[in-house]
Amino acid sequence: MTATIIDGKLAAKNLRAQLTESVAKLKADKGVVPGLAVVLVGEDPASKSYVTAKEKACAEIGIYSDDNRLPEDTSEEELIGLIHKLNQDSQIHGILVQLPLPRHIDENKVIMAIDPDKDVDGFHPVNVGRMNIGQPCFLPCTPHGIIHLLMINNIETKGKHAVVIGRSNIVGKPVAALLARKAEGGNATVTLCHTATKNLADFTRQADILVVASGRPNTVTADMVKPGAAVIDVGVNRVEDSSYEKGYRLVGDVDFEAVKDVAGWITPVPGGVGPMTITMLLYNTVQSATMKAQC
Ligand code: L34
Repeated sequence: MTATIIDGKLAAKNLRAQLTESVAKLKADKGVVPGLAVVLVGEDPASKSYVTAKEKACAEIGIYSDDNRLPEDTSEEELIGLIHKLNQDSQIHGILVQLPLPRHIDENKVIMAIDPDKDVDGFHPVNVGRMNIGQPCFLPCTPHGIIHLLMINNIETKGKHAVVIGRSNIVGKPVAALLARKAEGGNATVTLCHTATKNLADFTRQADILVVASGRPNTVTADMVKPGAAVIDVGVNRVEDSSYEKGYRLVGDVDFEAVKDVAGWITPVPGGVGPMTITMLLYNTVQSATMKAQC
């Protein structure tokens, strides 16, 4: 069996086309241009490339992006000061603080400073709480992108066993919550595995849907996958490779070449979940501006 390769780039392109129309309509009907403040502290090369991609994606669909690149030695107070200013700015409907932050800054304090109504990452405890009790909120971008990919590929989640590897606040915990919730793209029976899980393969082999967000290449090998399963690879790992122009190649957390012969569906890296993460940020920003325009 050879898996259907889930094309995240194409899914992202289609959703962005819809968002472009929503943005144009918002401008024509209400005179509102959605605005996203992008905040990056420091020089992490991967973060820089994600943030640049996010700003480019905003420009492509007509969202105004306000670029805030701060030096590595920015203090927590300065960063929180900037967030307070952005909270007050009526042109800004979404605030994205790219993670991870430098070690001297307390990530939790920074997230807590963001106005929950502008928290387009869905990381503020108010939004995390709303999501977990089924209230309307901004859904976190990577988990939301994963559910969208499952839905547009008609991959049934209801009554299925979904196994998630990784318990991060950004991916593992929220994607487990979305897969379990009583809603379309949910209703799965969910097992959350992590670094303390014993006999990981015993769980993964039961998975109809396997979401891998361990942050480690080859976490999932072919022998760990049930034939026909949907395998969603969230990893983005840079592996040194001098045969590539950039000096590295990207691999996910799954042994793609071997697993694609066992799985029913699989997301590639690059071109799978990554482009959807960016698209859902745009989606949330448009949603935020739309809600503001209705007030
Ligand atoms: N606040 N911090 C905040 N929000 C987020 O949603 C993120 N995340 C994660 C890291 N920190 C964050 C992202 O934006 C991961 N992430 C992210 C975004 C985009 C891509 C990967 C991770 C992406 O576009 N990946 C491309 C390849 C990019 C490349 O060539 O380096 C892909 O096709 O997978």
